[in-house]
Parts: sequence; structure tokens; C-alpha cells
Amino acid sequence: MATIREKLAEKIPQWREDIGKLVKEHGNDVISEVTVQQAYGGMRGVRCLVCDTSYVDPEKGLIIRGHPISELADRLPEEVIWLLLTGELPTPAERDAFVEEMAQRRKVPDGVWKTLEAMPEDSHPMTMLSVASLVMEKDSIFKKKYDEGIRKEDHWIWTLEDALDLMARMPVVAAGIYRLRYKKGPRIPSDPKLDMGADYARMLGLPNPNGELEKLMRLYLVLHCDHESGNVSAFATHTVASALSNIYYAYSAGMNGLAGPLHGLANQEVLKWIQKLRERFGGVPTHEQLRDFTWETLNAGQVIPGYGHAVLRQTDPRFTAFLEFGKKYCANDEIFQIVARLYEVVPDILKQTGKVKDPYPNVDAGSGALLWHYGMTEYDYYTVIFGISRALGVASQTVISRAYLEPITRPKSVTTEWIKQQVGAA
Ligand code: CMX
Repeated sequence: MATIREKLAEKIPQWREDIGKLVKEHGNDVISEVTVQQAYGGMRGVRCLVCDTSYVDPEKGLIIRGHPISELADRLPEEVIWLLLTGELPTPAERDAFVEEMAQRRKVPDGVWKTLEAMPEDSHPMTMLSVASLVMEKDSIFKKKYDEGIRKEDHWIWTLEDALDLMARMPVVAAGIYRLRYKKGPRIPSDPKLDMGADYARMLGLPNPNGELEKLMRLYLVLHCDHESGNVSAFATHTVASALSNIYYAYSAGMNGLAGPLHGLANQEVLKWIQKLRERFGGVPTHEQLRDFTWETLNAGQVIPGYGHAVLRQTDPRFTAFLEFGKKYCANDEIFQIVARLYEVVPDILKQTGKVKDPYPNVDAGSGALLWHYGMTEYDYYTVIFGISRALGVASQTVISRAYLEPITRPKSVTTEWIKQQVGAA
């Protein structure tokens, strides 16, 4: 039975050969063009990145290495890591050994806790997460090996070591942040006998009725793990790592992007918005009240958090997976009922605006309601869980980029004057 490193060592030469041949034979073929609108419009739709860990189909949503995300909802996060990295699901024996390997990697250096404890008490938990990653940077194995002098062909090996350490440690760090930031008492140590999701749920110290919180955390870690490479957190991670900065620097950069309200912070914004709704109407509002509130938000020039997407054009299957979980385990919860009712109201309204390209819910629309149900009411923490899940994807993408021997990212910018001349504008 192969370890993940052996598995990759077996596959990478073939991947390199395939890509080398593709670039040699088709290097000058055009796969995308760039319009003036795209240059000013966040490069939306420009095909200029390669990501083999996952793909987002506008109609079907996230597909990980050929598997629609809905098919992976019952898998362990560790199985999904294996899939992201190798392109295959592990055999049961490979899975069990890998779960054990990842558990052994959960050791968080003491300096992380000391630094987090020294931060201002009202620091945002995402700032704490990003800082924790930077604190671990000094022990990067890739950095050490690079300083000693290693061949470019071998960069992926030490990047993999860092990537697996990062993925394994971040849930421990995140649980520690939760306990510290919200004064929940001492940290609960990791239990190496548990898988990543169950261990994280346990370290939070929240009630876990019938094992439901641990099921939710596994689901959470799987659903947010990757979303191809053009989103802000993945692209930021990719760009920083392309300078051969180690994974801790790169992931921290990605998390700083995830902390934006148009990206990962939207799950916190959803709960904030729902709280306002609840306060205004008391209990679960009627459809009419929800319509009024949605229009009021739009007319105030604000976005409806949890709705819309730069790539998707249908209900996000990750939202559907959370909705199904909620229907099964917390159908009577008021916040969950509001989320479900908003889904019946908001898309029609966003369509009426005539400008929103994707009027449907994204992953952030439903995730917070479930966390709230299980007692995690500190909604400014929610993006942290998104972040530790996203470590799985962005760290895997970094390993693959190094396996592909990708160079430093450096697109060309142009000036407005240049564009005017180019298109013959006055
Ligand atoms: N509510 C109100 N207006 C919205 C909207 C929403 N949920 N989604 C898009 N729009 C507006 C845009 O602001 C834009 O308006 P202007 O032309 O006045 O600037 C217009 O519709 C067109 O935007 P778009 O092409 O449909 O969407 P973008 O690709 O530019 O942006 C996104 C995508 C996600 C930033 C946007 O839909 C949004 O702000 N959604 C709310 C925040 C959110 O849920 N973010 C989480 C996304 C998932 C994630 O990354 O975690």
C-alpha cells in the first residue's frame, strides 16, 4: 500500500510529460481572449489559469477531480485531501493509514498559542487564523530544504510535507482560537484517535447531540475545501506561492482574501442580516415580510449576502447539501426556517433587478444557520471554519503547481491610455 507521497511520486512524471507535450505541441493555440470589459471587470471569465484539483461548472457547481461535490458529501475530509492531491479516492486501507498520518501531524507549535494569546482581545478570528499560519512559517520544511539547496523537480516533495502539516494543524488552531477568543475555557487537546472532522468538533467543546456536530463539521470541511483557482483566496495563495514563498505565507495571504465580505465573510454577513430580520419581525417572517426586507436591503445599495456568484448560474450544490442536512437534523430551528424561506423569496427578487447574473444561493447562504443551531452563535467566527476547510484545496493546488513546475505568476498590466490607443478610442 502506497503513502500519499509515494502515490504522487508515481504520478508526477506522467503529469509532467503530458503537460510538456501539450505545451510543446499547442503552446500557441488560443484558449481565451480578453475584452476591455474583462480588464476592468475583475478578469471575469478570462481563461488563463490551470487548476486540476477542481472545476466549477456554472450549471452543476463544484466538481472535484471528476466527482460532483454532492457525491462526496459523506466522505471524510481526509479522503477528499487524497482525492484533491492524487486524482483518486483512497482505498479503505489507504484511507485508514492516511487518517492516522494526518492525526500524527496535528502538532501546533507553542509559539502559535503564545502569539494568539498576546493579540488584542477583540481581534477578528480571521486575523488570528492568518497570524497563526505566519507564526508556523519559521518551521517550514520547504523553506529549510530550499535554503539547503534542492532541485526544482523536488520542490513538490517538501511542499507536500508543509501542506499536509498545515491542513492537519489548522483545525486545532481554529478550535484554539474559538476557545480563546470567546472565553470558552482552556483549549481541548486533539485526540489522535479521531478523524479530522470529529476531532475538530470535539475540540470546540460544543454539545454534539447524537454525533450531529461531528457530522456537520465533516460536511463543512468537505464542502468548502476547493472551488477551482480563480476565486480570491485560491488565486491569492497561488500567486504568493508562485514566488516560492512557503505554504504558510501563501495560505495566510489566501485567508486575508477569504476575510472579505464579498468572499468568505459572507457567511457571517448572512447571519448578521438574518438577526436583523428576526429583530424586525420577531420569529420567522412571512414571505411578504421577507420580500420587503430584501428590497429594503437592495434599495439601500447593499448586496444580499449568500446570494450570487461570479461563476455559478444555478443553486450552489453545497447550499443544497447544507439545506438537506438542516431538513434532516434541525427542521424546527427558527434560523434554519428563515434560510429555507429566503430561498423561496430571494432568487425571484434578484432576477427582477435585471443585473444579478446568478440570483441563487451560494455556499454561504445556509452554512451559518446550522452552526447557530448547534450552539455556535459567535457568527464572526464562521469564516474561520470555511478557512480551515479551504486549506485542503489551496494547499493541494500549491503542491500540484510545484509538481507541474509552474513559474512565478506575472500577468501583464496595461494603462488606460494604452487601451484607448489599442481600441482607437477618443
Ligand atoms: N445582492 C445584490 N446585488 C448583487 C448580488 C447580491 N447578492 N450579487 C450580485 N449583485 C450585483 C453586483 O453587485 C453587480 O452590481 P453593480 O453592477 O451595481 O456593481 C451586479 O449584480 C452584477 O454582478 P454579478 O456579475 O452578478 O456578480 P459578480 O461576479 O460581480 O460578484 C459576488 C459575485 C459573489 C461578489 C456577488 O454576487 C455578491 O456580492 N454576492 C453577495 C456576497 C456573497 O454572498 N459572497 C459570497 C460568494 C461565495 C464565496 O466566495 O464565498
